[in-house]
Amino acid sequence: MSMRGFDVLVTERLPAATAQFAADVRAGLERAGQKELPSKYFYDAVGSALFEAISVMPEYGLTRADERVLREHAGEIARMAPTPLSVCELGSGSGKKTRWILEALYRGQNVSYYPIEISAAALASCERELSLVDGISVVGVEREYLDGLREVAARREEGAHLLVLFLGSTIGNFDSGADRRFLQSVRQTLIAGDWLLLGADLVKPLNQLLAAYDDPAGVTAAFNLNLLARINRELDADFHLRQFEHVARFNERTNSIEMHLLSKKAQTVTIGRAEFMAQFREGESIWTESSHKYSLAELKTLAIASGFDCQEQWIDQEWQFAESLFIAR
Ligand code: AVJ
Repeated sequence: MSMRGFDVLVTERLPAATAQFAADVRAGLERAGQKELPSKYFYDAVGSALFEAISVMPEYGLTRADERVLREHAGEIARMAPTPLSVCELGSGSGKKTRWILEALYRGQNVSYYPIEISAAALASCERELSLVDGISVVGVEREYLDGLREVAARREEGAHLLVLFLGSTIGNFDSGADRRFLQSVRQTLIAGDWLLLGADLVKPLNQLLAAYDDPAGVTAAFNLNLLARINRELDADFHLRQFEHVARFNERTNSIEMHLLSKKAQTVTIGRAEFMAQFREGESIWTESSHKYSLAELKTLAIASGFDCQEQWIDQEWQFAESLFIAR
């Protein structure tokens, strides 16, 4: 439904990123059946800060598990690593976890590190965090993952291998099948012998998962609701956040924890910059994220199916989490 008066005024002046955001929001809320919004839009400055808060919550052990495995095995990983080596990271976030690997890789020879991030705020804090590490030259790449990776691969030094870091179980946010297709695209930018270090959260008891994605303090709820606040801020919308409720559900069919925003009543929301009015029934939800939980065998199968061999897996026992080393075949 386009509102005639808007057309000429708005579309012409929107920056590309905002126009894409508006188009994605409209497509997701216009869908027949389950409405959805892409989880990548969680990470504006407020969202990135809320995720940093989530990662220190007692109920959400994922980030600490990832960091434990990296800290404990960084030396081993560095000793096995091919040289010369360039490192790039898909979704570096604050970069805190990456420090262990970079410090271990530095052996008197400069290591080039390319954090690839769509969140300018996160990229800036990552550069601040890691440019202090001896022997590490940080070159931030503010791009979508695959675009950034292609750019880094194109700059590869003669004879150098690439280590791609994809940590924090962001792989789990891809719908089933999409994770394999994504890793196949990653493989296509690499050469045989290159490395992919993949952090993935493992299946675990349901009550532990529900507490992690719906913590009693409401930090995850704020992270989820911030998506609507961002749409209000950047797309001139009028979501009333108190008329939506954060919900975390476990989908047994896909072995994923899903986050939704539930409409507490029938309501209409205008999204000015998307020239669109969204209708919500009472109890209708917007699906904002899936977080798939893997088994170790499933990760091995994923490696083979996307052109890699799974060389090694390091597992955190306290919070079932795996760091898997994939070698490009
Ligand atoms: C950073 C995407 C891995 O899916 O667990 C945290 C984001 N969502 N709490 C995840 C998130 C809800 C997180 N990832």
